[in-house]
This record gives sequence, structure tokens and C-alpha cells, in this order.
Amino acid sequence: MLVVASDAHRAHVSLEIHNGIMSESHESPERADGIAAALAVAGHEMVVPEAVDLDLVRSVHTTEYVDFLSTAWERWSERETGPAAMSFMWPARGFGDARPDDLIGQLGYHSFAADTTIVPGTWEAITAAAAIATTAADRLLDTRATTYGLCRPPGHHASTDQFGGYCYLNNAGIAAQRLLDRGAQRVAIIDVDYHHGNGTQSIFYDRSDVVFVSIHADPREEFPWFAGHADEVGVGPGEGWNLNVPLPRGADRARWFDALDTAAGYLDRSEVDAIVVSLGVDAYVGDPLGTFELTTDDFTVVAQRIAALDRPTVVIQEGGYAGEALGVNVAAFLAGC
Ligand code: Q9C
Ligand code: ZN
Repeated sequence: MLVVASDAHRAHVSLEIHNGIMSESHESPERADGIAAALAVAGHEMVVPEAVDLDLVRSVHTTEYVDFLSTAWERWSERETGPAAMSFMWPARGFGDARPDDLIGQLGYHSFAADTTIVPGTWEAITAAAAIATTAADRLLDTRATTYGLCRPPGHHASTDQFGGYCYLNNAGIAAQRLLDRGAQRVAIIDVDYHHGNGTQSIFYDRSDVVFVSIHADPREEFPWFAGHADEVGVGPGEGWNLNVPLPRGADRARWFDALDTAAGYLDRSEVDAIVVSLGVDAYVGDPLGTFELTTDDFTVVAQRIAALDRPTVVIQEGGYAGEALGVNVAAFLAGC
């Protein structure tokens, strides 16, 4: 399979507040390097992406947000000495829609969680990841063969104008928009990451041209806490084009595959002419951030089930934090495509 990847992610070494302590992010450079190493062993063809298309990025995200991301580190470093730019306050319930003029307030306005920071390499990494997603979509359309975008950082928690959950630009959303721009009438995004893809859901919530389907840990007991419930079905023209299948923490393999049947059946009825897979592998039994029990071999079966839908498919990397097993699990998925 064609794998699109870049080394530009390596300069993005972010921090997160974990258990009350500022720590190195679980979302580390070793993740993408480990995946690339495992895919090289498996014999996949690797290519670097074309230059990022910022007009495409701005058709998924607001111009204000893209401009903010492109300058945030420079603005931070001119006035602060801290190693990572982040806010300490967000517009929670009860606050209005104010737009601060100051960098710190804008960091709060444009983010939603204390697990995600902006560091010197962030802009280079996130634009490379967006370029990877775009090139993976383009090569799919050129060849009709499934492609894989080794995006890092991931994207599915990022909305039109907010970063969080280790995500800044919504790579899967960018791939879906590219497929639409090149002629697809309706695209499905199936998100199998352990966490709900709240950003992807919100970007396309009022649209019928992108169907969003997600299997994830129930937000009543897991991040991202405030989105991903079963009653979120879309709004306006998007009503009925959003399907969440939340599962309790600790759900076993049988329950996970039942959810996949539900998701696949819904997709098959949705008359989509292409599929974007948001491939988080943190539903793995050994993942430090997850509580599900999928095995390495299960990921091959998941890919086979999606391939049986028989639509042009681009696979975009999301989460997965299980060290050495991460690359092995991604390779297992690609073996089933
Ligand atoms: N310090 C993805 O899998 N943050 N993002 C953990 C504990 C939530 C996961 C907080 C995990 C975000 C793409
Ligand atoms: Zn995740």
C-alpha cells in the first residue's frame, strides 16, 4: 500500500498536564517513527507529501484560527520563557463569546484542553500532517487503491477553530474535503479511535455531504467528556448524517465488533462514494490511554470489514500510544485493507 509520511513531525514535542503534572505528551515523535519503521518492515511503499494546500486547510478551519496557529509560537516566544504555549482558562459555561486581544486569552479561545500545547515545531508538523492527508486523498483518486496517511500530530479532536486532545488541524476532515473537491458527492468518515472524534463531528455536524460515524468510549466516563453521545445525530441538513456508537469503559471485543457492524451497516446505507478511516489504534488491549480489548489480529479484521464496504478508501492516522505495539497494530490494519 502507498504510505504518505514525513519527518517534519519530529520537531513537534509537546507537553500535557497529566495527573496534575506538566509532562511530556503521550503523543510523542516516537509514535510516528515507530509506525514508519513497522510499515517499512512490512514492505509498504513510502512517499513524502506534496506542499500543503492552505486554501484547502482554510476551507475546513477558520482563517482566523489558521493565522493564529501559524504565529502562536513566535508571539509566545517574544514575551514568555515557558517551553510550551498554552492557556490556563477557557470560555466554559456562563461566559459569552468574547474575543480576547491578548495571546493568552486567544490560546484559551482557540483550545479546549490542557493536554495540548504549541511548541517551536508545531506549525511545521501540523501543516505537514495536513499535506500528508491531502496527498493520501489525491493518490487514492489517482490510483483507486487504498492509501494511508501517517499523520502526526493526529487531528480528530480539532474543530474548525480549536485545538485539544493532541490535535490541531483535522487531517481526516481535510482528506474528506479534498475528496469532495475532486468530485465525490458524499464521503463517510469512520472513526475507530478509542476517543470520540469531537472535532470531526463538529466540523461536519450541519452537512449531509460528509457522514461521520464513530465507535468510542462513552463520553459520560471518558475524554472528550462533552461530545460523542448517542443522541448527537446532526443538525439542519446534517440531521441523520452523524452516528455515535459509544461503548462503556472496558467493553470487550464482542461488543466492539457489534458496534462495528452497526457502523458499517449505517455507512453502507448512506450512499457514500468514498471512505476516510480515522485510524486510532488506542482501542488496543495494551494501550495506556484506553480500556478496550482489541488485539493486534483484530485490527486486520476491522480493516477487512471496512474494505468489504467496497468504496475508495483513505486511511488517516489518529491516536494509539502502546509503544512498540503501535506500529505493529497499524501494520495489522493495513494488511486487512
Ligand atoms: N493527561 C487521541 O487519541 N488526553 N487523543 C489525556 C490525560 C486525552 C487522545 C489527558 C487523550 C487525547 C488523538
Ligand atoms: Zn484516541
